[in-house]
Amino acid sequence: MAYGGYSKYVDLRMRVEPEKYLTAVFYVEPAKGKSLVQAAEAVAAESSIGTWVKLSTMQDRVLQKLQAKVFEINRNGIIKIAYPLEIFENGNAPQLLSDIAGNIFGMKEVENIRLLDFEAPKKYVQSFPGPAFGVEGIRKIAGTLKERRPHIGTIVKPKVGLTPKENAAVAYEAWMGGCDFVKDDENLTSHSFSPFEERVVRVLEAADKAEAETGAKKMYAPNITASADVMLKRAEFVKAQGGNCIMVDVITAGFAGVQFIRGRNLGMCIHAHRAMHAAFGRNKRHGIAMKVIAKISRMCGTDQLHIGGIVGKMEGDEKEVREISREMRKLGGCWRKMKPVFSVCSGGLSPLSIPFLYKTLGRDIIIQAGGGVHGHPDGTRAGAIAMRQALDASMRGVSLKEYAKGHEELRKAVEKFGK
Ligand code: CAP
Ligand code: MG
Repeated sequence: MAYGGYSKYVDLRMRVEPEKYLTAVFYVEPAKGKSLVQAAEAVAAESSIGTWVKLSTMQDRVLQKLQAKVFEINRNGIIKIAYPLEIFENGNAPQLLSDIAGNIFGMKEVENIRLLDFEAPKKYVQSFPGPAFGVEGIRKIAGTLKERRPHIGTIVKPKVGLTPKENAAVAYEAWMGGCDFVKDDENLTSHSFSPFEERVVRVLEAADKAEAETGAKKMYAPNITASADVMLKRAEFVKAQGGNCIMVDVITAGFAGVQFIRGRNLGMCIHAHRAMHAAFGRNKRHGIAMKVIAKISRMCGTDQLHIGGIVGKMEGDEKEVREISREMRKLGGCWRKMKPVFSVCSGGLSPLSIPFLYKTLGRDIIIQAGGGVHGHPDGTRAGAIAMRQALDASMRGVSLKEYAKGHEELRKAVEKFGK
């Protein structure tokens, strides 16, 4: 018996017209006693118009117009489903996820299921704003349009606990050492020990001071993550203080929050942290691949997005991170007019990580290190200097070992982090 009593959720001869369908790719392990076809059919039904039983209320029109179709099933559990575009509300990211990444994860018909990717027609993707700045816009703010080098960033550490004054002092040292970008950590918002507004004022003052003393542009991303109304208040405060960037934890704040802030067109770039993504992203048999999150983040308008550090402390292999980085820079097709996103590599990185990341991911990346800067034997400024020295060496094609001979901060970093 077909799931929900309706057949025709599977049509392996279907010719999918790209402009009329959103297609999603899943990895599916059927539940015991179910075939892959049965599981695929149940997924297509539950994520389009069906449920477990035949409905007295079903209309032929609905079946014809909105029934999703499994149009590809292959042996290793990969299935592809075509969803009529009318199922999706233009510009509504939460609804997209509620559909292709909603109930299906809990269905008893599947043992495991992972949403690997999706493709959507241009008119749907273009119904989202995309990044306000993108790579070029951020390079303009940072003054790196000509050099087109990777940006070096740091996260003030300890993650939480410093006073705004201490926080600003650490940020100042990092900027003086050559960091382009300093951000709050993902769990730092507004606390008794670090009220948001006081921290923003002090850190932006430090950024101005560092800019004046180095002649280099500096960026600071305060973490505004909170309820949407509080995020807006915080973002407007950053703007009023002359800030050029804000940070949102896009998974915990949710894409509704991201869209709300993006929709205000505040004229500041949005740095997207992805804390919690691995709750559903790292298990290769069940959940949602980071590529899906990255595509939706770009559509919703984030300018910088964490995509994985490959050689750092977080999971995410080279193939996956390379693919996401490529996807973030894709132009044309459904991404026409949508700006590319600055990919951020972070997590357990240090100057030693830079040669590999530069060789593997190229120039349009931001390489961030928290411990890799503030854990330097000679402190934050030396750590930032070592990061820039490692970038210089990588861009000149000189090995770190060689370059360290004439650069003390890098030598000490190699000694400390190379153990
Ligand atoms: C890195 C970090 C970042 C993670 C996020 C941290 O600090 O600030 O949040 O990198 O991971 O809190 O761990 P360290 P991802 O440099 O000290 O490791 O970028 O994979 O989302
Ligand atoms: Mg962090």
